[in-house]
Amino acid sequence: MLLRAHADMYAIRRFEEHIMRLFLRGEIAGTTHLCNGQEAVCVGLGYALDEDDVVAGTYRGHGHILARGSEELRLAAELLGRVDGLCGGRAGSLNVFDPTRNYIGSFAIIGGSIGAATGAALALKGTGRVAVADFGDGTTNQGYFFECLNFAKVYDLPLVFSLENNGYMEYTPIGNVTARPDDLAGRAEAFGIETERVDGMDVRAVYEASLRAVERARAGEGPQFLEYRTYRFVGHSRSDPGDYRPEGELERWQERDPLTLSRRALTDELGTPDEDIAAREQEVDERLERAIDAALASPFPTPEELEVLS
Ligand SMILES: Cc1ncc(C[n+]2csc(CCOP(=O)(O)OP(=O)(O)O)c2C)c(N)n1
Ligand SMILES: [Mg+2]
Repeated sequence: MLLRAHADMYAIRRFEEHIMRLFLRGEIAGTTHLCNGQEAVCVGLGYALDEDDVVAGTYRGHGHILARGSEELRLAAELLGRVDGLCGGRAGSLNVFDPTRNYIGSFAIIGGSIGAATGAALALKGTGRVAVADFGDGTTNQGYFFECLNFAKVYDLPLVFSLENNGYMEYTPIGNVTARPDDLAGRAEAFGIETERVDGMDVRAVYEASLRAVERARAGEGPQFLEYRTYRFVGHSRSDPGDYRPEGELERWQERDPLTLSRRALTDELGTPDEDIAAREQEVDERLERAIDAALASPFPTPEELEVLS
């Protein structure tokens, strides 16, 4: 499982590096937000879910979409505005979704993912399926957050709140604008919701905690809350160099890069040969080259195609 998880995290990292390169070349319109550094959350949480479960994410959602099993080619084509994109080239990075994989949105309005997942959980109650609301630390100051915690608890919804606490909301450290910033999960506890605080850089820890929460929600035990402590290694979006961070902070987190941790666990704990890991990574590199080339070869939608889709 760990080798597959490593390869899947590696694929998200490399996919987004391709996207950034294409963005800098002017191939991608608008903006784009990378989850570089946060891949363990996407993959560990993704493994804990069934295909039938529903996920609502944010603009920083590429990794979660790929973890749902959406095709790399079709996600890349969407970001490039091409007709083979998941939404026919109309949504772009900020609004892409994939209903065939029960990924119901990459909400650009923060808190939107929480509202959508809460609605989905209401519809799924009693079916054995679970909804996930993915969001960031800055979003815990948004009204939706508190309303949905309350609503989900009152109606005992099969909902997993997935807080990716990367310490920043855009360029602002969360502590500058937040009461009790070191205890964001405590906000959910105030509503009587079961919470776990999770090392968001360790894919196995993410998987195990996510599975516990998903199973409880699936068993009818009501909403669950996971706070993953994580970090983004790049800026908030496109051209942000992230130079508002204190000196040394990035480097300290990079020592716990999810890919470094999984590679180390594979070799030191499980005895996986380096060549096996390199071979899996090479497979991913080649697959992504093909996917990106195919996405670039996809045409832009014609005005008629845009009309048909509207
Ligand atoms: C309702 C709303 N207010 C403000 C914004 C502008 N905005 C975009 S991203 C962002 C920061 C969100 O931070 P966080 O929830 O920690 O997510 P992260 O970007 O770290 O993943 C803000 C305030 C927005 N998109 N929606
Ligand atoms: Mg944040």
